[in-house]
Parts: sequence; structure tokens; C-alpha cells
Amino acid sequence: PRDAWAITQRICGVCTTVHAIASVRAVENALQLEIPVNAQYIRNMIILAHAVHDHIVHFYHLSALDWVDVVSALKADPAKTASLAESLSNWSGNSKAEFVKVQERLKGFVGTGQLGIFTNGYWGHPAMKLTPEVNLLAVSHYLQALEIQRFASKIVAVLGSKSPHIQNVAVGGVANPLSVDSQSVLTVERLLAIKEWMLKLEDFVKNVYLVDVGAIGGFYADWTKYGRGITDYLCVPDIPLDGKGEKFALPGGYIADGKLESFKAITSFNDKYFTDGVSEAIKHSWYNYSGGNDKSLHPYKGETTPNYTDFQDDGKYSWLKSPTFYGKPMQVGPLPRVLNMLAAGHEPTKKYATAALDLVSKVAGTKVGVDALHSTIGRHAARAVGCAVQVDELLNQWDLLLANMGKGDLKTFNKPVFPKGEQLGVGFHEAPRGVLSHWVVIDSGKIKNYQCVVPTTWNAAPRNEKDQPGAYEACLIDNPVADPEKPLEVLRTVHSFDPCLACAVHVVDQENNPVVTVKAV
Ligand code: NFE
Repeated sequence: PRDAWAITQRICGVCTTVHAIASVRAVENALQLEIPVNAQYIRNMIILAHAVHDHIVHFYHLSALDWVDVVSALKADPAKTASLAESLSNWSGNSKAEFVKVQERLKGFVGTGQLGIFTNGYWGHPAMKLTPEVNLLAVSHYLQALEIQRFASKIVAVLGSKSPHIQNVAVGGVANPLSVDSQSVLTVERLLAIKEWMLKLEDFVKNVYLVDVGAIGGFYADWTKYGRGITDYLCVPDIPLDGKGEKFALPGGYIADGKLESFKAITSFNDKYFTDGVSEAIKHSWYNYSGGNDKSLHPYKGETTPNYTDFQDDGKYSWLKSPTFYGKPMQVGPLPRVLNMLAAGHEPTKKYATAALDLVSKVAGTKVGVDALHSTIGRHAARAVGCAVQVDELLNQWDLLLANMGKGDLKTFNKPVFPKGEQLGVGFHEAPRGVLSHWVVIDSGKIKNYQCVVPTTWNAAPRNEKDQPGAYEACLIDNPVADPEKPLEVLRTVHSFDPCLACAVHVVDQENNPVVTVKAV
């Protein structure tokens, strides 16, 4: 159980911290082991820096080009781009000189007939609606975002010993010795460097990312009508402020049928409402359950026995299981997170959601309200709003750590003790793509069962035991497609969730395909 985090973390190369965090939380939950508050602050900074990284990269590098036509940016007037950009934000990278430079760089790419990193886009597609000037603005920010995301990775690397895949967590806390007077540990000097990187991220998230999403959302306001799908929204609280996980900076819970007033909070790492509600079905998945394939199993009793049948329209067609919460499929991720935080009365979320919706309304020329968030473009807006909240909380966690160190508390680890017999534990984490939970059954210090119920599994699930579709399938109903040969609009809606199939599947090939052989000395 003490090693599970290092192994499960390798599930994914995108969300590279989240499985480590969920895993140590699961084992600590099984042992009811409290951790030092400094360890929470350090983990929280890693979680938040990773989330900010993930959201910036998702918007600019993994999905913006579904909306932005790179080739059209060549026709833009850089002076007009600059005056538009300056009307929206005072970001230092918005000068005419900068836009001229980007356009020249782009001409170089296109002139050689090789679009490099921009190959394979649906350039000139009829669903691309932005003016050349807006396209140039977005392409410039795409390139600047490549520079900025490094600072988030550096924070993760310094606190977590490396990135991707941190090395500093431990069941019981973190392996970062703190000191105010030694050079060989996490010093105040390193922490001050981290603070500078946080401020750079804050500047970019608030003055570029949030603004771009608002502007693009306004230009594509018709996309607030598509991609609604499942409106049962699940999110878990995160950023624990105490050693036990009973107080959180960011609230979480469940909203039924899109109605904020139905919000029911999830309040602690021991919350039975969450633990009892999760279950997974495999009627349409390439697995068998020993008790019958029409059953749904709680993750503590979960089974992962592959049964590949090829693609069957009405039978099995996915490597993903179908998670449900009290028998219903859920949407998880940035939109459920923001709506749950709004429902919980979280003031910073209210502030940034209002700012984003005001900007969308200004650009669209019509009042756009919270209802518009239940959509494809709404998921992008929610991700940016959540990211602004996270960057503020990142700075807050830094302050909390420094204040606590200032009081002389330098503790970061409580040693776990494994009793004889069986213990069950769940560790949940609000990962960038949504609710993540690891479920461990420990028997006399060894793992007897281990299940991960992952954000993309919730959203990309096949139909469940009652044949109800998962969030992706539901969201694609009534999604327009202008050209079936180039289904850009389908990509828009699916990408708005930020899919990660590496996380979502449940199998590894244990017998074939050796990747590397190493000699142990
Ligand atoms: Ni592989 Fe992940 C996140 C997890 S899956 S990216 O966030 O857990 O949706």
C-alpha cells in the first residue's frame, strides 16, 4: 500500500500527479491516518500548479484549434488585432509588434508547405467563424502559452522532485524536509522562486486565458445551445486545510438535473454519501463480472476481468466501465466543479464566473447567463473560471505554508502503521478532468483489491446496466455536423471535456509487448 501511488501514478502521462494524490489519500483513509498540515499545503500547491498547467495546455494546445483557424491569421491586420486585444486586456504580450512577429513566423511555416505543430487542423472549415484578427490574437496566445505553462511545471518539479510524475509523496505526508536555515532542503529561497512563477501564471490566467475564453465564447455564442447532455453534476471538495480532510478551500457535491438549488455537499474524506453512492457496471464494457454482467459493483468489490468481443452496437463496445452515482450516470469535470462551487456560495467562483459571462455578453451583444454554461462552449468557460479560482488558491496555499513555517512547525510526515486484518479506504481528488477516486482493500499490510474510478471513465463511459448513455454520448445528440467527412463539430464537443483515454481504460497487457528490460544491480 505504501508503494501504490508510485505505480498508479504511471496510469497517465497527462494528469501526472493526480493518481499519486488519490492513492496516498486512499491508504491514509484506510488507516484513518492524519497527515501534517504542511504536507497538505505542499500537496495542494502541486495539485493546483498541475491543474493550472493542465487547463492552460488544454485550452490553447489541445482544443483552441477546433475554433481558431491558424491559416486565416495570415490575412489579419496586426494593428487591428492589437487594438482589439488592448480593448479586452492589458496583457504585455498584446502589442502590434508581437502580432507582426507571430504573423511572420506563421508565414514561414505556411510558405514551406509544412505547418509543423499546426498540421492536421480543419483549416478553412465552414464552422470556423472567427475573423482573421481574432485568429491572429489566438495563435499568438497559443505560442505565448507554450512559454507560460513551463512555470507551472517548474513549481510541480521543485515541490515534487520532478515533473511529470512527482516523487515526493508518501503515505503519511510528503518527503520534503522543511528548514529555514539549510541549503539542502526546501528553503525559503526556493519558495520565493516558486512564488514568482505563481505570479506569472496568475497574470496569464487572468489577463489572457480568461479573456480569450470569454471573447471566443462570445463569438461562438451559438455553441451555448449544443453539448448539454447529462446535467447531473458530481464534484468532490478538494484542497484540504487540515490534516484529516474535514475542511476544504474548494467545496464539492452533487447537483441534480442542472438545478443549483438541489446542491448536496460532500464534506469530508470520510463522507459516506460519496463512498456509498459509487458503483460501476460492465454490461457494455469488455469485462466480465463473476456474479453476472447485468450487475453493478461497488469499487471495494470491483472486478477487472477482460472479455474482448470486438465492437457490438448493442452489446459490448468499450474498454471503459460505466460508473454511476446512486444509479445515475454523471457529468464530472470543470463545469460540474464551477456549478457546485457556485451552488455552495463560493465567492471567488462567483466573481470569475460573473466576469467571464459579462465578457461573453459584451462580445456576443446579448445577455448571456449561467444557463449558457450547460453547453460545449460553457465547459471551456467553466474551465477558465475554475483555473482563475485555482491560481488564487495556489498563492493562498503558499501563504499558509510560509505562515505555518513561521510558527516553527516544520513537520511533513506521520509514519503509517499497518494493523493486522482488513481495512477499506477511499481517496478522492478533484482532478483537472473531474472526480477521481481510488479504492483500496488492505489485508494485513498487503493490497487485496484496488480500483480507480477516473474522471474520463465517468464522462466517456459506454451505456450502463440500464442502457443510459454516459456524458460524451449524451452530449453528441443534436450536435450539428456541416461536413461528415470533416466532423469538426463532434471534436469540439468531445474535446470540451478534455478526454484522457489512458486514464479511463482499465487494462494492461501483462504477457506481451515488453517495453524495456533493465538489469538490477
Ligand atoms: Ni489522464 Fe486524468 C485527469 C485522471 S482522467 S488525465 O484529470 O484521473 O480524466
